[in-house]
Amino acid sequence: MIETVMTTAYTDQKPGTSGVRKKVKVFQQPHYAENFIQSVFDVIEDRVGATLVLGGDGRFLNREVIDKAIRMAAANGVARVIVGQGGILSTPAASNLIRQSGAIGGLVLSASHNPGGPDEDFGIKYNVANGGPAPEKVTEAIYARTRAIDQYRVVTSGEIDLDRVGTQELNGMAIEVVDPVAAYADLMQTLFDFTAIRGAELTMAFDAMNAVTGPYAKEILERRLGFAEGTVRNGTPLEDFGGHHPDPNLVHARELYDLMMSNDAPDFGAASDGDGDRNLIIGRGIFITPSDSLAMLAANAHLAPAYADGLKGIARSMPTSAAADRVAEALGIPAFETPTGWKFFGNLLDAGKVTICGEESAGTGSDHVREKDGLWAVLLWLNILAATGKSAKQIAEEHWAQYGRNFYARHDYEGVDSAAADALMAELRGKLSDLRGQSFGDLTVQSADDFAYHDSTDGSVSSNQGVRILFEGGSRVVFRLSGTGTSGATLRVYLERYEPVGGRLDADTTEMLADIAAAADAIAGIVRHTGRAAPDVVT
Ligand code: G16
Repeated sequence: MIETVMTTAYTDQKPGTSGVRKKVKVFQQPHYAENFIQSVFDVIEDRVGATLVLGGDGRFLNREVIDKAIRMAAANGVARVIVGQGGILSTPAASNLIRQSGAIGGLVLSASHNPGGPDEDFGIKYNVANGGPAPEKVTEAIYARTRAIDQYRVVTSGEIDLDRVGTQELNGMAIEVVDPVAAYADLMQTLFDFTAIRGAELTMAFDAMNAVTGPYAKEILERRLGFAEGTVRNGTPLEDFGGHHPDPNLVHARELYDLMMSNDAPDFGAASDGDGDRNLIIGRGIFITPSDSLAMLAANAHLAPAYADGLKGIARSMPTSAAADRVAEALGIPAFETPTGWKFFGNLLDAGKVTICGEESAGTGSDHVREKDGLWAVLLWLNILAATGKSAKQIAEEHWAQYGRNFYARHDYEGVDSAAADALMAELRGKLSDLRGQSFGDLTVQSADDFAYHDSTDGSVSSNQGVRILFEGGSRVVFRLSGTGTSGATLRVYLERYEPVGGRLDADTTEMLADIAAAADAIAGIVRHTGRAAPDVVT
């Protein structure tokens, strides 16, 4: 039975960098999730008779909202939903299913690397038919709809068994409950040389952070690739991620880092996040920054079967270091610089302009799906290690010796008062035109601007995407506010310094960036505005 439920609009359902993310308590307000989901359906004009993919990272509220979304899909004319068993799908697996099934799009329930549980975070994002996050014009239309919505439709009768693989029916709509892992694992097997990886007999530690990648990593690494049982740590997805932040960085994956720096380190270490799209790469005795990882993967991608014919181009988000640009130049292929957010890569991938994309925020991926893909990055690294017989450390050192090194760090100031963070950014934007030629210590500003992106494929322009300050000699600092947080503001400060071939390539990163960090504070007044003497997280 289809019921039409009257509702009142909320004003705060604006999608951020990646969908709407809020505290669970916010989502538990009456009709909050329903309003957002109906708004999505209202903007998908050709939903009637279409296929929709549904899944999430298994965090608290996942099952409940999946159940609602299925009932609402049935009431809105959708012909078929494909849903991961138990309501589970990693973000890249959802992207793959959307593409493979010819779906009109999909709803992915996740707050990514943010913590989960009754007092933590939840989120919903809409991906379009290419499998990627909805572009800005779609998210803006959804937001506009959320502010006007006054009713939603839902099927209230009938049971849905999310745990039973197979097809069920609800009010004439087919519900296909699928194994969340199989299609994704099969896809990975077509991209990489599993025989070579297996034959290399590498040892590895993979931290799934009690998040969605556990079952994927166990199937691919332990079952299909023959890594020892126990290679996948924290492999059971939990609704609250065991009380941890499922954020694969040096703070939240500290145990893995300590292991990889110890005498007991296996050959290779990696971790993924809440919804399986991010990755952390740590070789024995060496942490590889996401920016460097992108560059090194691009430089060596031809060693994996899927990329044996070379890359069409490389794209990176603006705050990501320029290391990948040097690889593109050497390969004679184009390099693109986009705003933060995977959605900006979609058009370039669809247009066949790039093959590999990456971001400083631990995201790397290729044209195999339209999301960043944590396990994909891990498997490409393993394929490269197997094909070369080299360690991750050797790969990195040889890379720097050939291209020079972009020393890089991101300083995060979390939970900053929103008004203070806005004031910092406003003040900074206000003085951009005066900064040129000014000196801060030994650094002189060469140029300063607020990044705007002109999408060459559809002509769209995205402004105010982060303040960039470039110093003479190629060092740089970038300031922007996170679009994925749920409480207060998070100020991100990205520091970068290029050291050319023959320079101090094995120097300490903190030392190499100290003068840029000091200049960043002098320019933006970080301590003055935030009251913080030091960042909360350095990655
Ligand atoms: C999302 C986006 C990424 C983006 C990241 C960081 O990642 O998908 O493309 O780089 O947010 O965003 P911010 O700096 O605004 O917090 P995820 O893994 O959270 O979906």
